[in-house]
Amino acid sequence: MTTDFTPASGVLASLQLLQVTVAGPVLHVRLNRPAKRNALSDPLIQQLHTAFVNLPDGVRAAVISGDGAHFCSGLDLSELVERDIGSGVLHSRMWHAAFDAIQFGQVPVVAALHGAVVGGGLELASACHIRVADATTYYGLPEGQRGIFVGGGGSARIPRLMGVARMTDLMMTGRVLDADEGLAVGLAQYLVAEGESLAKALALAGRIASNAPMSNFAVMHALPRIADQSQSEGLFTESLMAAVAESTPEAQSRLRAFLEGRAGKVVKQG
Ligand code: 1HE
Repeated sequence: MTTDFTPASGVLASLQLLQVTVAGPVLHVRLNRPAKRNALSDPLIQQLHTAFVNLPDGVRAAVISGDGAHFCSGLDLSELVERDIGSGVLHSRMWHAAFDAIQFGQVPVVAALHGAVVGGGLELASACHIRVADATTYYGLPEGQRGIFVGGGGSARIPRLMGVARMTDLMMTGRVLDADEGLAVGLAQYLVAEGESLAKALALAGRIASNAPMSNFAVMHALPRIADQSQSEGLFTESLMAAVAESTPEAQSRLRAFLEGRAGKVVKQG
């Protein structure tokens, strides 16, 4: 599956803490700091931001994975010492900008998880649209133990996946969830065998890339915002988004293809 991927060019090739490759419409961004368990240093956060605001033309979906034995060990703790209040706020806002570029960027992003997905690593995963875990995956929010709080958007995104009560439990008690528990509470949508999350994530990204871009845009940008709105506002937003999507030439030709028997049917999978 990964063999067709070739190194991305231009600014993406200059990002030393990431390994960015592309195959047709799918971009693969691999966190490339295995010696530090892909700890999210300031330069790594900045490079993630740069990658997602500089997607090559033709890319329609992306996958984020981590090199080595773990997806991501969270904030680079060596950078936290002696940060004052002002720079702390700006630091958190830098993470928000990077993760917003993932969640509210141009293309859907699938996270391929394995090993530790902890602290800021879980914040990063929660900014992605689909999460695929393998059997080695485990989730934790050790901020409480470290004397800090989430700062990478986790308080806004993680409760939307698992609920405030479960996130409170992870942060207050240091509870760690295994791969099965993570699936059950909604941290991942898929759970596969050890070593298979990347292949599954790439396959899903390929499938997602074949959707009409406006449909993917609507799911990425309208769905979470509608979920934040009142029912009345949400229904109104939905009408506008539906009308925009339906009126695109691609929607028209896909609808015609189905009516003329040239498009796939919805069938049971697996
Ligand atoms: C690190 C980090 C890191 C590893 N920052 N250097 N995150 C945490 O509290 C998780 C801290 N890390 C761990 O619990 C473990 O490292 C792991 C379970 C992820 C992996 O264990 P292991 O045995 O495979 O590796 P290791 O021997 O602990 O670490 C290898 C090296 O990576 C070692 O450095 P070395 O120079 O001694 O080789 C570690 O110090 C280094 N390393 N994790 C810095 N996180 C925006 S707010 C977000 C707030 C948070 O993310 S809080 C959670 C922080």
